Amino acid sequence: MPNAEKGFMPYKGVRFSKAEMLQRSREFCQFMNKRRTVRDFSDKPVPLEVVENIIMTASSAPSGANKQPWSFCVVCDPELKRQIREAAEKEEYLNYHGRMSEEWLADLAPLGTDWQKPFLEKAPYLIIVFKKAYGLENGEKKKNYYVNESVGLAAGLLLAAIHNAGLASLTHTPSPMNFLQEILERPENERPFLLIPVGYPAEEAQVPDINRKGLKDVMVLYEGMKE
Ligand code: IYR
Repeated sequence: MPNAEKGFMPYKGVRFSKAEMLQRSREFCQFMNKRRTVRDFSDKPVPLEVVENIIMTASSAPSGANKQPWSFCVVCDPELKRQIREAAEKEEYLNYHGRMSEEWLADLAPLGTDWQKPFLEKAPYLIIVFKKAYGLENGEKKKNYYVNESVGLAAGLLLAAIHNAGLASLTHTPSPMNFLQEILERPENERPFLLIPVGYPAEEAQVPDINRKGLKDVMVLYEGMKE
């Protein structure tokens, strides 16, 4: 191949006709709009292989210099879940009883959240996403780039993959959450980023009746001159 450069290979992407593209984009939008943050989980087991596939989807996210500066801790151990719940509720109790502003509490009121976090024990899996502030190779520090952006992108794909599998998730951010680093005995370069319970929603699960912004409120088009 005359244009082949060292270390490169042909890109075999996916291609669709314009009609298929329209239909797929519309259907994917409708499908993703069915995703909701769920706080009521069933304890019905979920095969570990499903979670493995979900994590490999998340790990396909782009990242600064392809460093993939993340690890996904999957907790099914009831004793670890209990410890995580206990530590999270301790912090959240303080948050809801003085650490959060009145404005913050008022913003959360429609979501019906409080300091109690039973889902941390009920959901079959807790996925704790850690960001790697820097890499560690044989004790040597290596630079990572755009760590928050990279791990945020991976977390987005994680939520999409969870929804695609027909499961429910909750993006939970107990604050502060350094207790996760201790309980899960993570190395010094890892910082907790998100705690995501995953499982089937409870039969009687309810979600707040809230809306998403429309296109006009989120998209700004710069079309340029039309011929
Ligand atoms: N971390 C707390 C409070 C909380 C904060 C935001 I911003 C939310 O969108 C939801 C909850 C909690 O988990 O209850």
